[in-house]
Amino acid sequence: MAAGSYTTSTAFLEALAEAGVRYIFANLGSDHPGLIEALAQANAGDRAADFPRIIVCPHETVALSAAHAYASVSRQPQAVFVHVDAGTQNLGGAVNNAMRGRVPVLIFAGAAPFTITGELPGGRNEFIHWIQDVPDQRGILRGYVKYDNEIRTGRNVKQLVHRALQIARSEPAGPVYLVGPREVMEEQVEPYAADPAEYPPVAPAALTAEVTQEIATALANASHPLIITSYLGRNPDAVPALVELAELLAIPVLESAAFHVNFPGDHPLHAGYQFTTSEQNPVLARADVILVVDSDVPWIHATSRPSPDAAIYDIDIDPLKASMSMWHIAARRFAAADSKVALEQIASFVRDNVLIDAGAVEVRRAVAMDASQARRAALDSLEQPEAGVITPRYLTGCVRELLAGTDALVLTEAITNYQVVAEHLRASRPGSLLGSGGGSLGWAGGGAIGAKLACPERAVVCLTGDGSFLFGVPSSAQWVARRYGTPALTIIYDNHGWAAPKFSTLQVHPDGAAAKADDFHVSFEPEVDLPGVARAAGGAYGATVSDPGELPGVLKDALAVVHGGRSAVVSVQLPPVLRILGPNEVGACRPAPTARPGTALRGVHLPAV
Ligand SMILES: Cc1ncc(C[n+]2csc(CCOP(=O)(O)OP(=O)(O)O)c2C)c(N)n1
Ligand SMILES: [Mg+2]
Repeated sequence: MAAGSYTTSTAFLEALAEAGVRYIFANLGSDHPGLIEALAQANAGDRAADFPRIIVCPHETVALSAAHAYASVSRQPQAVFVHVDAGTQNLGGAVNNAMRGRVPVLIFAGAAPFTITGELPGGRNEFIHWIQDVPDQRGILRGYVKYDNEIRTGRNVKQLVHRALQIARSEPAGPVYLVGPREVMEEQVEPYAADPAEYPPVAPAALTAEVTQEIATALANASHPLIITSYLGRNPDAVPALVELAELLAIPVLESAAFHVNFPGDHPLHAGYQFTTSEQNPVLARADVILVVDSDVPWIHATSRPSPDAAIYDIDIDPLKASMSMWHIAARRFAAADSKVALEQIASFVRDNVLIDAGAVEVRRAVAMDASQARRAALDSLEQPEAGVITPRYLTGCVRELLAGTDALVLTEAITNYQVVAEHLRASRPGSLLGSGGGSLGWAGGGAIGAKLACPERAVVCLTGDGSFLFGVPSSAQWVARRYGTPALTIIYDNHGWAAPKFSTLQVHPDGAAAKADDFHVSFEPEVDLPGVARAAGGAYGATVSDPGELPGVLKDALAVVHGGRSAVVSVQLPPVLRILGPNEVGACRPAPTARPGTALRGVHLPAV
């Protein structure tokens, strides 16, 4: 701190640093002079290292997405600073992603000064201060954050920061929002301390003994038990607990709408992936006991559901999902517990009480292994270009080969190719795959920056749709990546438009006018030079590839560029959205799909968002 100047802003920044926040992803404005001055004074006084580092983000979507991915990788919340109501609104859907992804992040925005005739330092002195004075700035984010509050004085801002972070980090984790008017952020206060160790996140919850016994017994007595999970792998340490229980009783594990490695993709008990399919999943239909662990969408009731006789149990850090207006599964028991703790309890109970029928378990194991081998062989056979055109399956197979044996971190925002990416990447190392978990596109561009900051030693690879690439404000994201030395390889599943709304329409109106005329308003014509955007904004290496034979070499070169410290963006030309009926269907769009209402569209994996 510079002599004579210790303000609310100084204390705020100190508190963030003391709580372990290393980065502030910032988009600054007229509300931030107190913070900018405090940072500069720290710099001048050789104390910059005591404060978090500012990462200047020319767009707020990039800032919050970066903080989101950083926290997903490191489990350490970071901060995002934005400008009053305007910057808060520009966070846009990234707040949905942070909420649904259950990631902790502290968002701070200034608020318009409240004095207008010079009563206090920091009072209004710019025309914009009147314009930006809105009735309920905190209301902008209230449907998305776990906690919001106003900093009213510097004298307890440290306590406020630690309380906000404690709430953000406690499960289900999520974003929190603080606002601070200019006068308050300029307030001179005496330096003081507040110990963040007094604000730990709430300890993980366990199952009661009764519920442990009930679930363990049901699983052990089942003929066709099944475990379904979506986000257990948010905590990579929970994956071995799931593997152990699955192996103990030979229970197949189905990953549903999963954006993490919840169960190793190459494990013989892996029962596959499901996102939005229009067909009944036979594994789900056959199960007589189903344990759903950490899942928002274990199945899509309308198209693929369990048997009505199945005994269903639900363990989740957030089993009621009160933040969703409508949610239900017909479970016999809902239990709020940490998945790692709960699965360890169930496995211990099974073992301690010798509930294992060894003969039945071995039969089940053999059947599951055969099924996973057959599924893998079928998928492998699909990893071919079709008629000289790169398909998403072929592309993903090439990516898997490219990254084999490396500890790369893959970010997926592949949208209608989520299923293809999951199936062909077969990510197996816990913590090696990440998606936003939310419904707002444009996460991976900023996410790659945060991921790279969190694990600089790993290669970061984004698999993104072309639409999602553009949603991620690539001009901003690529510039930030260059400025702060966070190179990533971005591979664009470039189908020249938005396949998702087309597939949604086909599912609801398979014989409608839109289907007949291929009139969906989803194509990006004329073509966008997406690598060119990255080249111009961030000095990235750019390549466009349409020849299947050249693809492996192009990807290899691009990865080498990234290892050399420069970002690379490869647009992989897939069958364009105007011509496809569904992923991997290369033929012409007409005639329109022949499915009747209530029947499945051939081979169409419907969009996940
Ligand atoms: C911010 C935001 N805007 C719009 C949507 C609606 N939406 C869902 S998928 C999609 C298309 C995505 O295009 P792309 O990334 O190219 O993937 P593709 O559908 O082609 O596989 C759109 C517009 C959304 N989910 N989020
Ligand atoms: Mg697309």
